[in-house]
Amino acid sequence: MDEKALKRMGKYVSFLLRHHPEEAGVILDEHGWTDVKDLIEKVSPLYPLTEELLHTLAFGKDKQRYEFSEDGTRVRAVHGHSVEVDLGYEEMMPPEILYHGTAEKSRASIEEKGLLKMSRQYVHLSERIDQAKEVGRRHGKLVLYKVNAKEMYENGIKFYRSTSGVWLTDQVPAKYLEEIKN
Ligand code: HQG
Repeated sequence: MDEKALKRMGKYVSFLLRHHPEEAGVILDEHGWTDVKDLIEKVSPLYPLTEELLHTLAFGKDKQRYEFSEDGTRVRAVHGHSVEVDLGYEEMMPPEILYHGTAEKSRASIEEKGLLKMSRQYVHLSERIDQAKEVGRRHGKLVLYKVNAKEMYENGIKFYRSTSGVWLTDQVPAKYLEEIKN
């Protein structure tokens, strides 16, 4: 399967695991898990998903997106949800600095209101600057922020680290943001 087709299929799988499982009759449990065989069956009218391809999608070139249960029979997205699921991640001390990439069109609102979770369950922050750049560019002309995570943490704001290494938090007040000019 070529890269483009794989990417399209991945978007659909993520759409089901993160946002609208009901569109294909997929059932997520309260922690976001679903049965691998059932998922493959529900995706099959649209895409030729196999267990092997699901593993390829899970451990993508750029980052991990899904994880499997120990026995390999269940799968869930590790970040990005808009559906209410309890991922069970433990609160953790973040690195001193995290990054968030966004687009020019959001700058004014972000500088006024800070980073909000918008349609997702959490605000997503990156450990690596190149990853934040990539995330930002998906939305338009890149604007990059440094997030003073340590200061937030010291002020009692909670952070969670997803299995993929993406950091999750409820919101980032504007005072903890600093734009990095490219
Ligand atoms: C912006 C991907 C206006 C925010 C990525 C972003 C990530 C505001 C957009 C993960 C705002 C939401 C999530 C405010 C935030 N006013 N705009 N106050 N606060 N925004 O897609 O972080 O590759 O929901 O800057 O790698 O871009 O799919 O979030 O531009 O980890 O695995 O509102 O999704 O993971 O966009 O991406 P999104 P995101 P995957």
